[in-house]
Amino acid sequence: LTLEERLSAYVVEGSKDGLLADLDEALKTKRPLEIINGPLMKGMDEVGRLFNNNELIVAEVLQSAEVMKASVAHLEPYMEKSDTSVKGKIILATVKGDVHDIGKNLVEIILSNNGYRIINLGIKVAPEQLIEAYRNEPADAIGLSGLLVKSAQQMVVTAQDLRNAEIAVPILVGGAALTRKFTKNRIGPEYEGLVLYAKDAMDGLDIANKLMD
Ligand code: B1M
Repeated sequence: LTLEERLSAYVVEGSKDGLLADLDEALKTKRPLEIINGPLMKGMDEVGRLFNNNELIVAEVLQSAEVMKASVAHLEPYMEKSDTSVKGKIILATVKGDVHDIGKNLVEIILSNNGYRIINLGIKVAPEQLIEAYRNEPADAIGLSGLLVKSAQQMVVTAQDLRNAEIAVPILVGGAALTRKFTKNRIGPEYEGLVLYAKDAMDGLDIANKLMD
């Protein structure tokens, strides 16, 4: 197997044997995010496909998730960091009912490496928790992540609850279940404030930077 194929295979097989050495090898020619968005994400997509076809069980998908997390942790110190002063504060959460957090945590890393202070509320975060967190520590934006189809609907509910609580900071949304169109048509009109869709973590950073300008 080529280096790229091996990196995808670690994720698909949920195996860490040789992973760190291969990540170091890849770092000689690629930037950390290229490795994550390239071979590692390719592996995750294959895991999703196999899982969908009942060829993997949840326990196996969890092992794949562990490989992805270990890889991101290993690559993190090599990511570019800007030493600008704090650009803004963002509350991040995976929405109620959803446990997927690898994408959200990647967004946290990218934003905090680029001058944002992040309050990461974790997974399965109910609207009430977001409202409380905002009241304790008002932020410049709220970031919601969700990977399940039902999470897209949960984001609409969350946005509505934030509006009812008279919190109108921009909301950044992302995750595989969403599309720009859904965001605009379903969340936008419900919420008095900006709702912006980010397709990946770098897009999230670009949007945050535009918001803070
Ligand atoms: Co789950 N799962 N899973 N899973 N899982 C999916 C999402 C699924 C598509 C797999 C499939 O069937 N093909 C499917 C959803 C189907 C649907 O709703 N239509 C699914 C399912 C069904 C489930 C369970 C219901 C399975 C079960 O129990 N029967 C269950 C759900 C539990 C729950 O949430 N209540 C479940 C559980 C799990 C594990 C726990 C085993 C594990 C998660 C571990 C963890 O996160 N700690 C898991 C995994 C790993 C996946 C797949 C394989 C990979 C997700 C991932 O980590 N990708 C996934 C299939 C897939 O996506 N290919 C799948 C890598 C990550 C970096 O990408 O999170 O998309 P992603 O983040 C991206 C962008 O989306 C974006 O930036 C990131 C990249 O830069 N982004 C943002 C994300 N959030 C953002 C927020 C932003 C901005 C950008 O601003 C705020």
